Amino acid sequence: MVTTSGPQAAARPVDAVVVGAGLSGLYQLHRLRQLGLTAMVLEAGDDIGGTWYWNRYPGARCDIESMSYSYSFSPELDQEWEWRERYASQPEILRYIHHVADRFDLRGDVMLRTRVTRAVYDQDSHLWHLSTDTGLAVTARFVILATGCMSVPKDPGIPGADSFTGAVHHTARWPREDVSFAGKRVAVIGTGCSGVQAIPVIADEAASLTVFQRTPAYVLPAHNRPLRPAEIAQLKARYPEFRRAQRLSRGGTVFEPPTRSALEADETERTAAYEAAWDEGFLNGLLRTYTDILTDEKANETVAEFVRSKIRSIVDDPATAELLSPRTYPFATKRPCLGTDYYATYNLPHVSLVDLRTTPIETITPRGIRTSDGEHVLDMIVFATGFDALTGSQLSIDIVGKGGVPLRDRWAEGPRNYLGLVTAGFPNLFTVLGPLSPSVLTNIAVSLEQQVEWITDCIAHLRRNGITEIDAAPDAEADWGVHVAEVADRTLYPVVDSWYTGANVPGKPRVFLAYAGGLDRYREQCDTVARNGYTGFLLSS
Ligand code: NA7
Repeated sequence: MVTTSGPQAAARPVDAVVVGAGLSGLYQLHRLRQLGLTAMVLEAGDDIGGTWYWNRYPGARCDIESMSYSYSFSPELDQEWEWRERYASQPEILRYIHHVADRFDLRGDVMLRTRVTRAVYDQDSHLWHLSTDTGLAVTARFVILATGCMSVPKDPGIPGADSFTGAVHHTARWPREDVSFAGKRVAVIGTGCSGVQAIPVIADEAASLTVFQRTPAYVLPAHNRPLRPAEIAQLKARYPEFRRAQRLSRGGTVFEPPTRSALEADETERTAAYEAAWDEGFLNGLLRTYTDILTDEKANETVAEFVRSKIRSIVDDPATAELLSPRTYPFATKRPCLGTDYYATYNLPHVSLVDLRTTPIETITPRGIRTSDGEHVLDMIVFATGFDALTGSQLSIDIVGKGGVPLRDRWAEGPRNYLGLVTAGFPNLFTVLGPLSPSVLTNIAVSLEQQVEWITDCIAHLRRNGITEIDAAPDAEADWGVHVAEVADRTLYPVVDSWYTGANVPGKPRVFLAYAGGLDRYREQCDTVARNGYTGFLLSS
């Protein structure tokens, strides 16, 4: 049921509401339609695209190869779309998403500029009542949160930000109109993947660029380039087989898995393997050299030191090279970054690096940024300070489940759900790419299809069998939480403060937020649950 507030409210039945019109939400709409459901997508933005709509900062680019980071559900789409670059830029990905929306005629069921503010479950009717910031109210049997893993920008919490008289931008809320850096003294705060991509592009144009770094990233070269017609044709010729391999893979990308420990190899052999990976330019290239990079600190240190040696060889000033060298956390326990000319940018005379560990920011002033070392006078500040990842987008909606329990209370000590899909007490509410699922540890284009397809099959099963409610059983949910934590504990991930552990947001519970067991194992578990009649779920009519 859809109503606007007021007596003349129009009404029409809706089987399902999808929240978010990014890659996940659009595919979910497509699948629900194929099922014959009435479905609508509610999207806060002015346009479709999700992550690729919002993150339009200079240099924004995917760090998975374009021919892998795309939908696989339509062989025709695979053949007709032509990617231009090895790693697609944000505008190219947005064009692709628009093409898909047009090709599958999806726009008609997407309501833009409509932010879902509240969702309340009515236990008697087994229906969700959604409220939005436009006054539109919607009632639906199923709700699918396709709200993205990285869609709530993190408040950097730096005092004085409002007092700055120059321009301020956040990479994740970049304006649609052109932003010129010409002749400007620009600061970038943050050196995660967004900062790493933006910094060289801003440096190209700005009069001066000052980078404020708290923690250095491990940045690997993307070796981005235009795709050659022959390689496009070659992959297209075997796309069906390639897509199948992606689906069955550990992380949604196809590669030969390593077989040996880094510690079994001698230094010459290791260095050769790392050099080869460095030259290939894959985000996970170095991770894939040996079996134990993510599980053994000593093995990890061999890669970490290799990256540091690369930094030293690129950056002219040894002191700057040292500041750029990560030493406080193992390689890849925070997401590594794929960069283009990132380290070389620090050799430019108008680019400087401020180490916030030794000279922290005290305040933003009307003229610029004051650290413990003095004031930096600026015309523009760019925050590249990241996101309230994985749980932020769900918790920004006031979701109230069975018995009037708010999701914020249920998740007070960290997210809880079964298979990363449904939280106990919040029936018929599914999440795509949410916490405790493989999501950000994989090629999300592959993960989202797996989850959307599972959710669609599940809804089809419920409808076929006259079931009106699916909920997670509390014990299955608890077991899943234990399993996710156990799998993470076998790796080096949980020991590090990062957005993977929620540690980047003050006050956020510290929990490892993704399923590190691999998409292949995850898929198998989801499929087994479905095959066995949705074990671990409570079904009722
Ligand atoms: P990230 O990876 O969370 O990076 C944020 C960066 O901003 C990181 O270097 C932070 O340092 C820094 N930061 C955050 N808050 C502050 C404050 N208050 N002061 C100084 N520096 C700060 O976000 P990105 O947008 O770059 O990338 C997110 C993901 O999006 C990326 O991994 C891809 O998957 C796509 P810290 O490390 O916390 O010390």
